[in-house]
Amino acid sequence: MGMLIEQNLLEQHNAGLLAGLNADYAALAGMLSRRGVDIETLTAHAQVFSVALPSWGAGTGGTRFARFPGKGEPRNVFEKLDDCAVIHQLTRATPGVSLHFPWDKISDTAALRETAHSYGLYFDLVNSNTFQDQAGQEHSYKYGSLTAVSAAARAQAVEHNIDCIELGRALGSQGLTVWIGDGANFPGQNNLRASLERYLDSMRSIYAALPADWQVYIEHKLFEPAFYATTIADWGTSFACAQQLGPKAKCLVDLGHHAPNTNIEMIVARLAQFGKLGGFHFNDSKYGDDDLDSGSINPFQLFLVFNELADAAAREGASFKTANMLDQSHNVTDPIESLMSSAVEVQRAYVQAALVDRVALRGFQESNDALQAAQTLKHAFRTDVSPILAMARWRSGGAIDPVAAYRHAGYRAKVAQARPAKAGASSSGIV
Ligand SMILES: [Mn+2]
Repeated sequence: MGMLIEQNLLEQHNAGLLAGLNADYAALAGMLSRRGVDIETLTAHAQVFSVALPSWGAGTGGTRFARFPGKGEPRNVFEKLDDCAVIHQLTRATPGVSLHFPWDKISDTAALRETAHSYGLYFDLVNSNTFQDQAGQEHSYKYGSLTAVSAAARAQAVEHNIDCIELGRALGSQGLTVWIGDGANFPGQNNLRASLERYLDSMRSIYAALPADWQVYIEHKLFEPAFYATTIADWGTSFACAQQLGPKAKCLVDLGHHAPNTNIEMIVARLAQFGKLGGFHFNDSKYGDDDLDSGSINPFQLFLVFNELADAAAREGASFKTANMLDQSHNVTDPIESLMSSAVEVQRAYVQAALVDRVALRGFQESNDALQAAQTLKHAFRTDVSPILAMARWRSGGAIDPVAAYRHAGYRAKVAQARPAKAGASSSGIV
């Protein structure tokens, strides 16, 4: 371990950018001040933002067709933590790491926790995996896991989720995200109602195993790998199941897991209204791929999601919080660069949402002034808050320009030497 970027390289890189940042920041401060907005409040707001990293995102992803591995990919969970530590070092926005079992399973959880703490990282939600078979597994998930017709396969899937809770508890995590690929590829393959009954039955056993301070997050996904009927396909099903299970069950919204053009911000508003909004997997999507980089396709949608979160926070105060994570597949970029850029894009939407003039917006809504209401949102969205984000990073000890600093430090070349590719390295997946 100890692969962090050398402090002197980071400081040297920042030093070359600081005068420009100060000038841009002062200009933006003046502009915001004329709008009655204090830039320092926004910068402090940016500094408290965080989004968790998926351990599997540190490796190169792939599609159904191929995976093209990059150099120096992490080969185990400790190397994934090294990469996550660099992302947090430069962005200061990603202190949480979300593990995926059994990909990240190790026996020495104390050592893993120790390593994370030495980097200033903690373990966010843990994720179970019953969408593929593992070596030596007794019962296959080919025909489903938590919903399988086979009682033995269901019991095995439940037991795996309970194992995940135990591992997560040892690591200091406080929640389990459950996504299943269960469903049907043919009409008639499954009894649609019976499948969901079996799901609820399995989830009740998992729910019963949750520690008092834990929550379980139900992640829905429209389709794939089940192409005809996915058991937990939409927020309605997720919401109904969370209601059935109890107060510790919440819904998790993965931005890519909806039909094109779905009004995701409205789903966010509904779930928040009824107390079932648990968290997010941030990414982007154009057609069927659900794991493009956050904000790369539709940054306005990301902003509108955060606008709903800001509205919910204004209504509910400090008690309102969501578990936020990136969930992306990096097929053609350096995963570290994509994760840094995406964390910044999500943070950007968070700051832009804080810039919305909510008093003016409410006034336009109440006077049915649709045009000015829309313009109020656009005004915030069009404001380039980049100097605020850069200043927040710099003040927190991070990089003014994370990707440029990362390239300047030559991290990828160094880990490429230290980590020769090996067969059977731990997986990077897409969920
Ligand atoms: Mn996801």
